[in-house]
Amino acid sequence: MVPLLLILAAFLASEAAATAPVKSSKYTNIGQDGKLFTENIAFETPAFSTLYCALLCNQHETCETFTFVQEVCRGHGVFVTSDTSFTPADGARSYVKNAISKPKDCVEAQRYSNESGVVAIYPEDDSSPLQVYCDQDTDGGGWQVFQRRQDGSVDFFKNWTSYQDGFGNLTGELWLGLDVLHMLTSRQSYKLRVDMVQDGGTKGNAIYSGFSVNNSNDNYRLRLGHFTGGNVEDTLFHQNGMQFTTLDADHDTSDIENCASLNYGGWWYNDCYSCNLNGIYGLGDSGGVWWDVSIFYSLASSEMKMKPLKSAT
Ligand SMILES: [Ca+2]
Repeated sequence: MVPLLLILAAFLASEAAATAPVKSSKYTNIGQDGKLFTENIAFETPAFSTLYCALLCNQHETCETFTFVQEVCRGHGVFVTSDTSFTPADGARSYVKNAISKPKDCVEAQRYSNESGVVAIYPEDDSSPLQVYCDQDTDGGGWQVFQRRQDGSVDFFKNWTSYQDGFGNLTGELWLGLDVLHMLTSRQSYKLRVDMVQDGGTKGNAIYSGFSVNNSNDNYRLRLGHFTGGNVEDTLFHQNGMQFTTLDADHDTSDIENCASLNYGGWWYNDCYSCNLNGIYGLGDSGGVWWDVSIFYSLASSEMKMKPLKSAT
């Protein structure tokens, strides 16, 4: 429900400023005004406007066509473009949603909401929706969070398949998954931002001009761009070009150690690391959630997030 609430909030905010939104790139009227399509109902719910109904349809996995009458939004799991089965209904209108309305990433998701939270994105127009967390507050928004540590509630000392598939939850401690990271970064170019809070509350960030993860055949090798800003030392640079290692899959450059076993979490280890954000939360020595060689204690929180370069400023 969170995405819909966020959408509703955004809609209410935009509706207050708008006067008469008649046309939209998000939907197309199919010329059946005064008649209602009744087949293949995917959902039915109160709604305030055509635009809001369109957003509900967009967020619904199977909805293709939607009808709106008397403040009721009805989504249909079929793509209707001409009269097939309509019944008379005063004030009714029927629409198809436009493929362009599906947000491909967290930047496009800003069209629906400027609030941070979980949304469905569609990396390709015909793909299934992917639930992600978008940070719309930091540095212009549009950042998709794929790693988060904040309270130690999730165990990060996990095996290869866990790191491939992802674990945790989108609003808490999170590892989104290597397969998803590869899928996303192979479709468009991203930059990377790492936000961290030190134990005393001091905030730090590091930004890289490029970020991609190779495929499983290359053990999800990390490819970073240049360090372009931030107020912490560029320690992730030392992990650049490394393959991913977990406790049961050693791809690091140490001949004598499995760095993931030694440091309690999967990471792009070399021999072994200059930063490791997947270590044990709160551990005050080597093996903790650690970034900067000059501050040798575990971070209070970390977030790794990616943003498409198309809109980078
Ligand atoms: Ca090794």
